[in-house]
Order: sequence, then structure tokens, then C-alpha cells
Amino acid sequence: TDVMQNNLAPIPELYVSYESAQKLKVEAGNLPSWDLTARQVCDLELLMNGGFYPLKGFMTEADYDGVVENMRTADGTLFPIPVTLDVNEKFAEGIEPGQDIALRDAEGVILAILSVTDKWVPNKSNEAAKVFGADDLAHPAVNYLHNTAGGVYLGGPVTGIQQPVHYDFKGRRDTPNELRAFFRKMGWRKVVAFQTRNPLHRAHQELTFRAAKEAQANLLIHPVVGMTKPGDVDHFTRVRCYEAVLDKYPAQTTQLSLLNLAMRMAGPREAVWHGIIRKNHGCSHMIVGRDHAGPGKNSAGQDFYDPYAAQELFAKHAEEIGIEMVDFKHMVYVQEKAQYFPANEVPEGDTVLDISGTELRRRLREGLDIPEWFSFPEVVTELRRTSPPRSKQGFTVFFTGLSGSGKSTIANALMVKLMEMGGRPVTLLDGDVVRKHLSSELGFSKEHRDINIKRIGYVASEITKNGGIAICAPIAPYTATRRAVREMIEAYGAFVEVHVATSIEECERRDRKGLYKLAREGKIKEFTGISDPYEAPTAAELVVDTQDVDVDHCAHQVILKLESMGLIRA
Ligand code: PPS
Repeated sequence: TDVMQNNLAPIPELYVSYESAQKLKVEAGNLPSWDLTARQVCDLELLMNGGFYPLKGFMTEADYDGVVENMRTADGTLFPIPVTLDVNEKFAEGIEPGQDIALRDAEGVILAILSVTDKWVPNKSNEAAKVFGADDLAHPAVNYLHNTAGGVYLGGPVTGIQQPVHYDFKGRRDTPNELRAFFRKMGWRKVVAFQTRNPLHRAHQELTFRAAKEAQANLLIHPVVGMTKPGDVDHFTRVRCYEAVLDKYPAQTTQLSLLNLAMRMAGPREAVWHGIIRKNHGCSHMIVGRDHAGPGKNSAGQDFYDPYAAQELFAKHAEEIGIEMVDFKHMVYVQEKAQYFPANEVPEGDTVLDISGTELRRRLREGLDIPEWFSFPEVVTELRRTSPPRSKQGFTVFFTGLSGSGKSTIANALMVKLMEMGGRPVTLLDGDVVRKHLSSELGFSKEHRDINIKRIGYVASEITKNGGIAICAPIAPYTATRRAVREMIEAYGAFVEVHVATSIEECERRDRKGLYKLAREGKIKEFTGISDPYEAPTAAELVVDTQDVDVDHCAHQVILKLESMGLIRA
């Protein structure tokens, strides 16, 4: 059929010639310029290089409406995901349709010119409900839409000046036309694409190998390195893993190429989108799995999409896209046969072995065995380099409590105990120390306290990222701010919140610095607990009360907590 005999002629790109680009670049210096977000850079790259063909720019309002409502642009072209340029209200104010704007990357390099034809305020809740299936912030793209994306969309054709620059894995990145040319040169008329955002383990290697055999096609491992689901293994690690798996395939049959796509985790619609993108990259087939591009659970704890909805929607549109679906066989390891089988072909009575994603992460975290039947040793080595066991990772202990509650004293004792154990550098970010070195210009208004805590959080997150132990001991009276710090740190390691719950009466009775007396007399304003709020934590990892308990014992309780969390070894 036509589908099977892939057309590998070049597809249109949005770039102008080198000479025109040089001229445009100079002229664009005078245009208003928009600094693209990381996601917009990904979208722009695929617009310009033909990955999103036949789109010619960021969607107009009519295209957007059509895409949101029924997956088609105004002229009827199938396109399931809105590709829009969101900007903030302030920038939008100065822009009118008819105007050109320069699109710049994070370093200020001009990548393209957008000729604005449309400017509108989108109905984000409607977009969320129609495109992602629910206006639910548990969906990463809905969260992005409401909490990160700007409030105004600009649309219009894009004139490409230059590709975004990548410094990593340059040799593994290909435009659609580069891949088409490669397939042409190799004589690969049938190519099955494997979309992935995870490391490849043996089951994936088996299933991709089988899919290629079944379709009598060559195989393109086409992992996403743009943006994936928050919490995924970073793309640097994954690419090293893919490279390690590459020579497990028969020579000359398989190609690895990196796709700078910003995924939306939109399940069925995303699968169709992936199909269009792969078609543009010269593929004739695509593997679609169970729960393809699934975003995880919604806020009610249920799956956003039926696990087979993506395959159904893809199958419905495969002919129009011009790509054939190879449905994913769930491969399982059969112990007696020491071999992988499709789950529905397991010999009766034989034992099936499996390790879930959650179990794999647990084993990595705790430094436990990962058997060779599950993954290639080279892959496991890479994963262990990136995710050392918790006892070797950095972490943060964050004390919070009233002035004079004993935070600093316990924090000091903890620091000494951790230094006695050795192994990791320890930094104490005590309230007073921080206010001297990091926040000397700040006072005690809510705004200033928040800035202070976020600075502490930033420093602690860097320490945690680099494998050290950060101990923080500010008052940190606001729940939302503590949560923001937790999120910053949990990207790199554990965050252990310790509430030093000494009562205000006890703190005032001790009044070690004489501040409570001054606060009562009104000589210190906005004093926490007296004339300023303290929102006590409700879900701290540990609560210690210093009344009738000595400091050494409190610090020891923290040590026990760290041990039970696997952060230190006894
Ligand atoms: S915050 O809210 O987390 O930014 O505060 P923090 O940086 O921990 O600073 C608290 C220390 O500053 C002294 N101090 C005050 N505390 C609370 N309220 C007011 N108005 C105030 N003015 C000065 C006080 O000594 C705190 O030290 P600790 O170690 O907590 O007793």
C-alpha cells in the first residue's frame, strides 16, 4: 500500500536562505522581541524544521478554536494539539496584529520572526477540558496552562532564521529532512518509530525488535529530549542509556535519533500528534502502547484516560496521517524459559517476573539488586550514576518554629553529629547567620520573610543537588513558602521538615534573647507569635518538643528519622 511505501522526498521547512537570514537578523534588531520559554523553543524548532508540518507558524485564533474543538485547523487539517505562543498581558499590550516580533532564545539569540495576525485571550478552562480531557491541575499540561503559560496568545506565520543551538548530543539530533535523507541513503523504505521518555530496559528492547520484525521494517528509536513528564529521568542519563542499548540490536537495522519535542502528556490526542510528527520524520509505522503519553492519576486518584483510548484514536486517524500503528505487545519475562514473551503467549504454568517502575525506583534509591533479566548492566550502571542510593544523595533538614524554640541549638547539635559520621559536607543555614550573610537588607514583613526563606531554599537546593547536607533553621512562619522550598529541594533529594513545636508560652518564659519582652512592650514590631502569625506545619516529617527534653535527645530523634528514611546509615 501507499502507506507502507514511504515517500522520503524533502518536506517544507520555514527557514529562509542563509543570506536572507543574515539580513533579517539585522533588521529584527529593531523589532519588539519576545524571549521564548523553554517549551516555546521546543515548539518553534519543530515548526521551523517541518516536524509540525503542515503548520506554518503559531496557530491563529481560528486554527486554535478548530484544534481545541475537533482536532482540525480552520482549513480542515488534522492537528490534535494547540501550538500557540503564549505571552504575558504586559507584553501583549504593546503588540497589535500586523506587527512583526523577533523570537529569541534564553540567551537572546534571534531564532525567528513571527508576523502577528492574531491576538486573543484564550479560554484556558475550555482548552484544558477539550484537549486534555479535564480542567484538573493534577494534569501536568493543565497545570502548565493555568500556572505557567501567559494569559494572551499570539498567532501568525513564522519566518525561520536559525535553529535553536544544542550543545549536547549534537550528532544524535536530526531534523525531519535529515532523517528522510538518511533513510533514503540507507534504502529504508519502511521504518517503525518508537516514541519514548523512559530508559530502555530489556522488555522495550524485545518489543521494539519484535515490532520491527512484524512490520518488516527498520527501527527508529526516537526518544523525546525536549520536555517530558515532571519527575522523569533526565534526558542526559536516558541518552547514555539508549546508546548503551543500541548495539543490542542487529547491526545496520536500527537508528537512534533525539526529538526535541515538548510533550503535553495528552494521551490519545498526543498519540495522534506523535504520529504526525513521525510521519514528518520519514517513518511509515509507529508503536503505540498501553496508556501512550499518559499523565498519571487525576486529582481523584483515577487515570485521566482509558489505557486503550490512544490506540483507538490513533487507529481512527492512521490512514489520514499516512502512518501505520503497531500496537504494543506487553512483554513479560518467563523464568522457566529465561526469555521474554508477549503477556498473552506465556506458556501455561510458567512463572512471569516483572519489576514495576515504582519498584525499580525503590531499588535504585536503596541501592538494591536489579537483575540482568530486567535490564542491561550498562543501563543499570548509568541509572545508578544518576540516582545513587539515598544514603549517598544530598538532602535538606529544615527546622521551623518560633523564635527561641530551640531550632538553632538542635540544628547545631545535629550538624556536629552528622560531621562526626562523615561522608558528606554539612552546611548550617541558621536564621541569624542567613540574616547576616544572605539577607542583611531584609526586615520581617511577610514579603521580606518570604524572600528570606526562598533564598535559604535556593542555597539548600544547590547544596542538596551537589550531594551535601543542608540544615536550615529559620522561623519560616508561612505554609505556602515552606511548600515552595520543599518543591525546590525535592527535585534533587529529600526534604525533611522538622517542626520544633515549643509552645509560645514556653518560648516567652525562656526569652533567651529578651526579644519577647521587647515585643510585648511594642518595641519590636511584627514579632512572630506575638504580633505576627506562625502557621504551624501539619505534615512535617518530624515534630520535636523541647519542653523537659534535652537538646541532645532532640537531635538524636532527628538522626533516627534520617536513618529510617534511608538518608544515613547507622
Ligand atoms: S523568618 O520569618 O523565617 O524570615 O525569620 P528568621 O530569618 O528565622 O529570623 C528570625 C530571627 O530574627 C530575630 N527577630 C525576629 N523574629 C521574629 N519576628 C521579628 N519581628 C523579629 N525581629 C528580629 C529573632 O532573633 C529570630 O531568631 P531566632 O533564632 O528564631 O530566635
